[in-house]
Amino acid sequence: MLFSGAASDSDGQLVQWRILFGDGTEPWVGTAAPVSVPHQYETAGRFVARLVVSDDGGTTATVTQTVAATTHPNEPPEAALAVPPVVGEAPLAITASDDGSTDPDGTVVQYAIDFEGDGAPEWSGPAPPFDVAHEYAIPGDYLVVLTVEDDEGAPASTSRAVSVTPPPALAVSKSGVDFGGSARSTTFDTTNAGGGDLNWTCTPSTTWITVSPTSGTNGGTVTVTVDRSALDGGTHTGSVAVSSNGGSTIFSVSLSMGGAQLDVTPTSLHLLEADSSATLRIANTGGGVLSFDCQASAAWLSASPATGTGAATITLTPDRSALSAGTHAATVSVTSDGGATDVSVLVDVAMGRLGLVIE
Ligand SMILES: [Ca+2]
Ligand SMILES: [Ca+2]
Repeated sequence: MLFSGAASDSDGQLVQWRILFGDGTEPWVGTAAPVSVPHQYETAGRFVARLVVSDDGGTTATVTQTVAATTHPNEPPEAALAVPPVVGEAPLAITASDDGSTDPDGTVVQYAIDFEGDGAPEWSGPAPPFDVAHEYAIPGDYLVVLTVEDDEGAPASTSRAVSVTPPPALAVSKSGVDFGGSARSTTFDTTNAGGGDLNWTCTPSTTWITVSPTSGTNGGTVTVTVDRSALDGGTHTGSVAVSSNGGSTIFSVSLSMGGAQLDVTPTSLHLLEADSSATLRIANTGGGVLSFDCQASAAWLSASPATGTGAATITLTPDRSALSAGTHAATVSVTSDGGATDVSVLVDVAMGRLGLVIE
């Protein structure tokens, strides 16, 4: 603010000029009229400034002027916020930090971060925030708000959106299967009941269970197959572990195996004159281990091997040397712990070659 003054003395000379600014500061004193005398009021308010002039006769005169001083307008600060990452699965951990908040005509003196945009800051302080950690446990859309305040109390804020998506969640259509006495395969479905991508793997607990496919993403159909061939009689249990980034579960598997079951093929044989032997096939179509025994009803017919376990091939060999020409019948009885079967055997014997011996 600049002050100037003018006055005159009708019968003499003005010798002193003083300006009292009215704010208690030192007055300006001069011997000539003031021209553009600067003065700054440090506080806002109304002040009564006086110009006092004295002439050479010692007389003074005063003129007053009311001055209204206002403070200069405050520039508000600018808030700048950094929030990586802004999208992710719950629980989502983020860090928020000041990204260079400024005040064009002063300084930022207060910072506050509200992670849910609910007006209640989770963090505040006089220094710029540097990597303030926060974790969102519940999926949803949030606003992270940074509010700053300058040295004259002016606020500013800025915000960043954060999207928290649900985590993957494994769901399996069946909890298990009982294959009973004969079934060999079944299926179950995997689905993602949450968000994001569900990555799952299936691991059988034992070698007689196989799964296909063994892994996948989100929805899928898994085929579970059991191999009964090496299982003993009785009940067998196992499982398929389904594990994923959205939880894990166990798919239980059980089956039952009956006892051994004898199967003999064929059940009748006819060895023609040219056939020196024939074969029988023995198999176990049940569970457990089949133990068998072969017994021919005639001494001229042999079975080899005569005893055994599991699947086997039996060779039947007739001894025609003591047999007369024609067709001879015998029976091979196969007995086992899985049942018994009789196999009928016919053996053709040719006419002996007629010979004449003369001595
Ligand atoms: Ca300011
Ligand atoms: Ca809050």
